[in-house]
Amino acid sequence: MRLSKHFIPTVKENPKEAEIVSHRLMLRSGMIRQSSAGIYIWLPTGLRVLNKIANIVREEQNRAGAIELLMPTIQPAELWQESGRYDAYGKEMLRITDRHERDMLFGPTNEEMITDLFKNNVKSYKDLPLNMYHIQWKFRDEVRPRFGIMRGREFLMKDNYSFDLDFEGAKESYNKMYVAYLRTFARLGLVAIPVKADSGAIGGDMSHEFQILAETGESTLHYDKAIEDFDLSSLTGDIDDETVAKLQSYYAMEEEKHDADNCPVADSDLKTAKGIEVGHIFYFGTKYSESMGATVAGPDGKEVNVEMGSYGIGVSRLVGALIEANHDDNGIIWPEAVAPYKVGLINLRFKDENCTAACDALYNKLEAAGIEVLYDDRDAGAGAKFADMDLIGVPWQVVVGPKGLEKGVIELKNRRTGERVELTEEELLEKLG
Ligand code: P5A
Repeated sequence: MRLSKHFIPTVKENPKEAEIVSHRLMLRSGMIRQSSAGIYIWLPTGLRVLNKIANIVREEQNRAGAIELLMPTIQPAELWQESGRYDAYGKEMLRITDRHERDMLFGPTNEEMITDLFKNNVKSYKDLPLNMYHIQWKFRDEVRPRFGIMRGREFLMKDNYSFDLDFEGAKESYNKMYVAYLRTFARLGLVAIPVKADSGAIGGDMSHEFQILAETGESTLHYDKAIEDFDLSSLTGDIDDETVAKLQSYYAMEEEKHDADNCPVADSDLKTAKGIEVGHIFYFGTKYSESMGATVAGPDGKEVNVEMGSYGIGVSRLVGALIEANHDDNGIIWPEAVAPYKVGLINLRFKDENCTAACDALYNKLEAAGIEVLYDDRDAGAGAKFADMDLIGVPWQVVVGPKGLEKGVIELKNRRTGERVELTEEELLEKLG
């Protein structure tokens, strides 16, 4: 894509309203703009990153056997009256009345809707286990939306819901998701610590949060430092039951639940850190199936309430968490898997016909090789181009200038290490291909 024809409104100055680095960099690099408090427009490069993250999440859900569907954002109030959560959810729920005076709401989550779908369509234990997910916008009227998309009012979540005949099955579904989450975060290059959690408004009695360690995190965690010896980033391969059991046995607790007097870990082995919650999984048994009447016929023909769990990943929050973990003073440093473009092509001398012709030709070759390129073909100075490319954070910068062309070489810079090498065009295409 040519930058001259793109829409990437970068900003030099630090926006005053942004308190944390990810928010500042998302605004400055032209990924998002606020529409109203906690509600954002995703600009083209922001959307590309969001979609790439969503796809990695999707691939790991599919691998774990979950099935994708898409439920609406707007829900009828009746479903929530049935479960008893319509009043309980309070002011965080955005309530809407349609033209027929029907009470509707913008969904903050989908337990009710999927339980209703299940009860109307699944009748027998033979159709279990079942696990369905969607990636859909949610709305929660947070008291204090802040840190940009990190705590938004409108945000993108991957949420799924498992249905099993009994506790054993439900526990297996829960652990499958636990593993899928570890794999998802590892693929994103993030170390997410699973922390025993409160199930809060979702309800239930078994729950883990996945927390990325970051100074700007909103949660305070206490955890056994042994968990850090456990190489979470090696967890992209197969993960066996033993590993899951071992991980789940480590002590890791949020501040609110941590009881220093009764903590099983010695003070000297306990670490305290701030974390960003990027995922949360819940087992809640028959909480919704009982209140909403979701049953299946068991093997003996008797109707039983189905056992459920729900699992959420903050897809839009992950964009911010990834920037918190990958940046320097000059801007974002995207991991290749989620970068808006793999390569940034910089034309140093727009006014030099030879240079521009060489750049255009290289751009066409990179595109033809299926490489995602952001081509800075603007009539602007080299300094401004380098600054913007660093800010936007593409992993590889290809720099074409008259001096190199004379020597028959092109410069390639690694955004993360800053390392620069001079390569022939052939070598360059081979390296990036
Ligand atoms: C699990 C899926 C649920 O809603 N119901 C369906 C359960 N869990 S949760 O913990 O409340 O949310 C899941 C994840 O969504 C992200 N998240 C947010 N992201 C941005 N802005 C918000 N205001 C926000 N609220 C929740 C978090 O990553 C959370 O773990």
